[in-house]
Amino acid sequence: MHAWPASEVPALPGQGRDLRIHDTATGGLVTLDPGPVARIYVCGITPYDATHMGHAATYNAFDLVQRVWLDTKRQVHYVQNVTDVDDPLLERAQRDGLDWVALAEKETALFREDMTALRMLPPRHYIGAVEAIPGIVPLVERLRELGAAYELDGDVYFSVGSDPNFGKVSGLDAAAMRLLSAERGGDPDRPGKKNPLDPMLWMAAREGEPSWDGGSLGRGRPGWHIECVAIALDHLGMGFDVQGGGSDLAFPHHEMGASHAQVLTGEFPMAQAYVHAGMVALDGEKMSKSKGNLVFVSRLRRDGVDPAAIRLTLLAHHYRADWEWTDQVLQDALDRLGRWRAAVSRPDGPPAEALVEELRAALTNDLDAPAALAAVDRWAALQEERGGTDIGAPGVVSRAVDALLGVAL
Ligand code: 5CA
Ligand code: ZN
Repeated sequence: MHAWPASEVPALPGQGRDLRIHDTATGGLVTLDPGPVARIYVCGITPYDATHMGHAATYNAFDLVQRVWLDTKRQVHYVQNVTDVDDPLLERAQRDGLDWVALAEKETALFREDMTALRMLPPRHYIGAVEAIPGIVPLVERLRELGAAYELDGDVYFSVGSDPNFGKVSGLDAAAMRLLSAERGGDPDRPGKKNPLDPMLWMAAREGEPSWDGGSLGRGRPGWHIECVAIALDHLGMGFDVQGGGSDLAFPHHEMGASHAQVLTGEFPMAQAYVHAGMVALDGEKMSKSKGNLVFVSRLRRDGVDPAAIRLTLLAHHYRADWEWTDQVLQDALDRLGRWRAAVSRPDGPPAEALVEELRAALTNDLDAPAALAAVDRWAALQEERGGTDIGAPGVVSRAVDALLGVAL
C-alpha cells in the first residue's frame, strides 16, 4: 500500500538528544539507544470510519518519537499497518450496505489526507492485512509445528501457555486479562479453548465473508495480533526500538503479539519499549468508532479549522494523559497559533538557541509536549512584550517548531 507524502523536516542548530520514554512492560522510563537506523512499528487504523481526534492524538505521539530521532541525525525506519480486513470493518460494511473493500479504501484514503494535513511523517512501509496474508500463513503454520497452536472447529488458536513470558507487556493478572479480552475482540467464553485468553491466529472461512487460501490451514482470514507480528518481523525484525499504539492496545493486542513473536523466534523482547498513548474522550466517554461519539479530523478541516491548530490541541496534552475534547481546547490552540505566528512574523527577536534546547529537553523527557509549548509561549510573550535584536531568531523558532513539533507557522 502507498503511504502519504512527507513534509520537509528542517535541520536545527546544535545537537539532538537521546529519547527517554515510558515503557509499559517495565512500568518506568527507559533511555532508548537505537542504532543509526531507529526502528518503530505503530499500529494503524481499522478503516471503517474516519480518523477521529483519538487516533490523531496517538499518531501525534509517535510522530514526535520520529522527530526526536531525526534531530539526532538518525534515519527512522517506520512501519505501520492497516487492518483492512477484520470483524468491525465487515460488520460496518454489512450494516451500511457497502462493499467492504470500497469502504476500507475510502477510509484509508481519508486517513492519508488527514495525516498529510497534520504533518505526520509517513511510514516507510504502509502494509495492509490483506497484502500481508502470504507472510502470515507460514507463521501460523510454524506456530502449529512448534506445538503453540491448536485447532477448534477449523479455526486455529494460539496457546498463551506456550510462552514463558506471557503477561510481561501489560503486567495484568488473569482476571483483568479476561475482562479486557472480552471487550477487545477476544472470545474468552468460547467452549473448547485450552485457555480462555487464547487468541485466534486463523479464522476458517465463514459463509458470506471474504477468505483467502491458507495453505495447510485451509481457506480463511488472519487473526488480528499475528497480522502486526508478521508485518513487524518482515520489515523490522526482532528487538526493534518501539512498538506503539493507544493504551487500549497494551492488552490483548501487544501482549499477544509479543507472545507470538517470542515463540516464533525464541527471542525476547520483540520491542525495546512498548509505548502507549492515553485515550481521548468526548462527553466523558472514550472516543470510539463503535460508540460513535467522534470528532473527525476531516470534519474540522472541512469547517475551515487550520490543521496546525488541530495539531496544537494534541500537543497541549501529554501523550500518556487521558483527556477530553472540548470546544475550549480547540479555541486555546487557535489563540496560541495566532500568538506564535505573530511572534515569528518579524525579522528579529529574542535569542532562539536556548529555546531550541528547551524543546529538545522537553521532548526527550518522555515526549513532554506541553512543556515544549510552554517554552515557545515564553519566547512569543517576550517577543510581544519587548522584542529582541537577534536577526533571524524568528526563523530559527519557526524551523524548530516545524522540525520538532510538526507545526507549520
Ligand atoms: N487496527 C488496530 C491496530 S492494529 C486498531 O486498533 N485500529 S483502530 O482504528 O481502532 O485504532 C487505531 C489507533 O488509534 C490505535 O493505536 C488505538 O489505540 C488508537 N485509538 C483509538 N481510539 C482512541 C482514542 N479515543 N484516544 C486515543 N487513541 C485512540
Ligand atoms: Zn496492531
